[in-house]
Parts: sequence; C-alpha cells; structure tokens
Amino acid sequence: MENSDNFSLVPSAPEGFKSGFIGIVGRPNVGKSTLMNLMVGQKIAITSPVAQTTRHRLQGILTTPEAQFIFIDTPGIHKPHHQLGKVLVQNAKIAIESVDVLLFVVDASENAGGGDRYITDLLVKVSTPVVLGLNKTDRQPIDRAEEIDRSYRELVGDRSWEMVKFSALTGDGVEILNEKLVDRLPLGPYYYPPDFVTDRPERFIMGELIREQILLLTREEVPHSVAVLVDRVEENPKLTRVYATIYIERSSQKGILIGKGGQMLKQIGSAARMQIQKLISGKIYLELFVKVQPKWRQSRLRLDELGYRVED
Ligand SMILES: Nc1nc2c(ncn2[C@@H]2O[C@H](COP(=O)(O)OP(=O)(O)OP(=O)(O)O)[C@@H](O)[C@H]2O)c(=O)[nH]1
Ligand SMILES: [Mg+2]
Repeated sequence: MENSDNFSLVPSAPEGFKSGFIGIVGRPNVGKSTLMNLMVGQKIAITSPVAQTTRHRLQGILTTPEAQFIFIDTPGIHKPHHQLGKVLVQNAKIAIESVDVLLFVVDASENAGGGDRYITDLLVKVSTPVVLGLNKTDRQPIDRAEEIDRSYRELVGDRSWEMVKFSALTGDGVEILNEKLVDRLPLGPYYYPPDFVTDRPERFIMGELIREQILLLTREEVPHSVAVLVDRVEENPKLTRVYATIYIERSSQKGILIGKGGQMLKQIGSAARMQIQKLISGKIYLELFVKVQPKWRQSRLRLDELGYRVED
C-alpha cells in the first residue's frame, strides 16, 4: 500500500478527466465496506457479520485512465443507543451533505424496510445525484426477486435515481455500477496520486485489522465495547514491530478477551498479524495489551482520545 505526504506526485489531469467523492451510505451490514474494498482492489476497510462494524469515515481511492473515484465508506445509519452511536450516525449524515454522488446500498436478499425508508428521507433533502445499489444479489431468492425489486422501486418513486443490482462478494454487476457512477462524476483533477488506495495511514488500518478479528472471534457485548489504538510501530528492514492497546469497558470483558490461559488473545493476535502482514507485504511482530476504560462509549472526551470525533 502506498501512502505518504508527498503530494508532488499528483499528475495534472488530461482533458475530460473526471473525479469526485462518492458517499457510500446505507443501513448497517448491507455490505458497504465489502463493496469499497472490491472497488479499490485491496482490503482497507474491515467487514464482519456484526452490525455497526464501520466506525470511521474512510476513503477508498480508485484511479482509472478516465477517472478518479474517491469512495467514502460510512458507518451504517441506525438508531443510536449511546454517545458512540450518535457520533457515528452524525458523521454518516455529514458525508451525505459533502459528496458529488451518493451510492445508497441496500440488501437485495430482503424487502426494503423502515431503516431504508429513513435513509431515503435523509437523501431527498439534498440535491446530490443518487445511485441505489441493490447488493447481495447472490443471496436474492429467485422466487422473490420480483417482489423484492419492486419494494426498492417503490422507495425510488418518481425520483431520478438509477437502480443497479450487483454482488460485492462475487463482483457480479459491479462493472455496470462503475459506469453509472462515472457518468455522474464531474470533470475534475487528481485529488490523490494514482497509486493511492486510501487517505488513512497504515497505522490506522492496522488497528482496524485487530478490531476486525475481535469482531469475528468474540461474542455478545464484547465486539461493540472494544476500541483499538496502535501505540507504536517500529519499522526495520526484516521485521516491523507493532504495539497496540485494546480498550474494553468492563473487567469481565477483559476476561473474555484474554481467554483461558490467554488463548483468545493469542488467537486474535495471530489472525490480526497475518492480515497486517498482507497489508504491508512484510513480516510483523505484534504485541497486544488490554486495558479497561469504563464507559468509554458514553464519554465525549474518551471518544475523542480514541479517535471518534464528529467531523466537519
Ligand atoms: N452473500 C453476500 N454477502 C455479502 C455481500 N456483501 C457483503 N456481504 C457480507 O455482509 C456482511 C456485512 O458486510 P460489511 O461490508 O461489513 O457491511 P457494512 O454495510 O459495511 O456494515 P457496517 O459497517 O456495520 O455498516 C459481511 O459478512 C459480508 O461478508 C454480498 O454481495 N453477498
Ligand atoms: Mg462497514
């Protein structure tokens, strides 16, 4: 993965070049992050079957000869139950107001629901072009396809939203989605050098890859109560050492996270290490610490310290 502060590598765009920001919005768990990873061709956003996986606004960049797409992955829009949820939803709403194109992702394996209608009401308040993306077509039951598609057409109503069906898992239909998006992008410059895939530093993605393994390997309230901060990265030619702290809210969760004889933490660490090695294409030594930080999800100050800020 390329990433540096050297913006002198940004070439000047040829005539007719298009570029812009595409906000990926939708309910939790519909596949927004999976789609963004597929679009940029690299895993930069973590994904999991747990709703509310994404917590940060994250940019994924795809540059083709004719366009630069800057996808903005957002947290799923849901009814917030705590301060963290409020911050996440607020940031997703801010993204709606600041992009060139909105890609509204829904789950084609089930009918449109109240959550989708709530988001529709938010989107109609802005004049930004909307593409409605019906994802998970690989899971759409054939005998209900017509009924399900109709429920989404009703959502669109008489608005000029384009509707595209695809699967972020298999890649089916994604080329057509790309064409629809490029049609709606304005003429513009390169915002990033062509080889950039994200706006975030590697250190941030490393923390997310650790959190992803916690989401995949632990149960109940633990996944939602976890935050990860990478404290230190020491790069050597042969080995990169990464030191990170996992914050949880209660000491009972600490027990679950560490597991019997440290088994769980070991499993999390070794799976995360493999993912981080893929990210940097090199060898990693990973050391994890666990700290109890009571009620961090309720506290504005703690949220800020852990990197969850309302953006502007
Ligand atoms: N079958 C199938 N599963 C998919 C597809 N796209 C995503 N998934 C799965 O759906 C789950 C949720 O995917 P994510 O990409 O994390 O969803 P998200 O919309 O980013 O979720 P939040 O970040 O919580 O808002 C994961 O288990 C994915 O593997 C798809 O096209 N087909
Ligand atoms: Mg996500």
